[in-house]
Amino acid sequence: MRGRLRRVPEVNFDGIVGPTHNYAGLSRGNVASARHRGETSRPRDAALQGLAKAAAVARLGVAQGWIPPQERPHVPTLRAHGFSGDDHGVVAAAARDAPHLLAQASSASAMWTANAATVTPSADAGDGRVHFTVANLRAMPHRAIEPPQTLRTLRAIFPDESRFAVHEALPASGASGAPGPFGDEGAANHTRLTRDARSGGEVPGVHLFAFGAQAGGAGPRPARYPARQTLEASRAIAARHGIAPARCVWAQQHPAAIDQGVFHNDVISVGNGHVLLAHEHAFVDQHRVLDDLDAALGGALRVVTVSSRDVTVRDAVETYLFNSQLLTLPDGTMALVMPGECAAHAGVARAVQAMLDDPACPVKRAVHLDVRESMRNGGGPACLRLRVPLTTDELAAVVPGCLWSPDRHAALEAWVRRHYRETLVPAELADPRLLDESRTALDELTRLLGTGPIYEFQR
Ligand code: SUG
Repeated sequence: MRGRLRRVPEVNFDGIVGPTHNYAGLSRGNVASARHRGETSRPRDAALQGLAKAAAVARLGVAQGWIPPQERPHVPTLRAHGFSGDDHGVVAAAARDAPHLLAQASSASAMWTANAATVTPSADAGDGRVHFTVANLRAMPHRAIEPPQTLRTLRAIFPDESRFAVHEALPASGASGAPGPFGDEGAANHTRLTRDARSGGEVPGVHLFAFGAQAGGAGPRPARYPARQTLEASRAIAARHGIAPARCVWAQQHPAAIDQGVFHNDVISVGNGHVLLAHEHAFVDQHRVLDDLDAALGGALRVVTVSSRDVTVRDAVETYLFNSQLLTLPDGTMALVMPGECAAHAGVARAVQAMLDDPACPVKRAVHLDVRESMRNGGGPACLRLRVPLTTDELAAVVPGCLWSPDRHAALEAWVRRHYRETLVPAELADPRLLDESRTALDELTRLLGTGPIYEFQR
């Protein structure tokens, strides 16, 4: 029955790490990506760490799902750049003549599903459906390859058009072919808050849209690194999804933070329910942003501000404290699921302990998880998941194979062990067998998850 108000908290859809996970140093402004450029990656460990994180969150009592990886190397991208012949020949020629392009076409970056799309639950959308706008990711060439597959994948996981609207990405360029107004990186720059800890997809929420700069040129902008999200893109998404303007708050990421490696807002703040955990230097005009949020929430907002005394912006980028998952548990309290890198930092430990000790703060549990392989490319626990608040009826309309169960978890672990390489260096991206291995693995995965054929190579 449609519209029945039974509570389901959000579902966290984790990106499964793809078989080509590697360190090519492709993301300017992402300190970890640059630092680990050329190092040996461990694809099997990376994927198993991701599956273990999803399992740990599921075992906390939080609904959990998966989004499959993309096909990489992406041969159609190489062909679009003029390489021709059979698929192996295309990879070999690209490796010889355009190794940087091959690295871009081989990145497993779709694992960071916080950048897959921006999601609006049905309670907030004009037409009562759950809306997704696929992110165009136009700021980084290796990520700009993702949107068409993301669209196909999300439409396969959320097929019922009477409940789900999966929109194409905003146009990446303007009429003249120059960069258009819309740079969009998805949910990494969007936080939905509600009046209390328990509200999921049924009650209306308030939307904090963070942007790096205005495409129109007005206002401050970072000097060193790119501002990936534009205000214009965030506004277009809110309008497209039919969110009431009174439920939207616009906040500019601090340009100085972007210049220190805060390339997405989820590197410096995280929210859940009525709680916002943020660094004191997250936003331009931060007091105004927090006042607007509190007003939109009817005075219910609880802010946990972390000061530079405990954690500098650089520390935030090193430890990824704010890239933790802040989750409502079945008992109504919250847990903070942090990357293992947070454990060793004294200031982070102090800030987290102060939060746990505050009786008025609903965060009662702190958990550290190992997602080291992803962290070394600048992706923490929160980057690896797309939050989708749903009603029970909407949950029932999700392709069941993409929802977590102990059996599917075990099957996925076995699948990773069967197909993934232990190690990979960027030079090995030239190996045509990697293409075959990847396709064999993904072909099997679509059967395991029950998505049907979603990849170009399956056509
Ligand atoms: O877009 N890294 C990703 C990390 C994305 C993290 N996501 C969130 N913060 N939500 C990026 O910079 C590195 C790939 C490489 O260098 O090979 C990369 O794409």
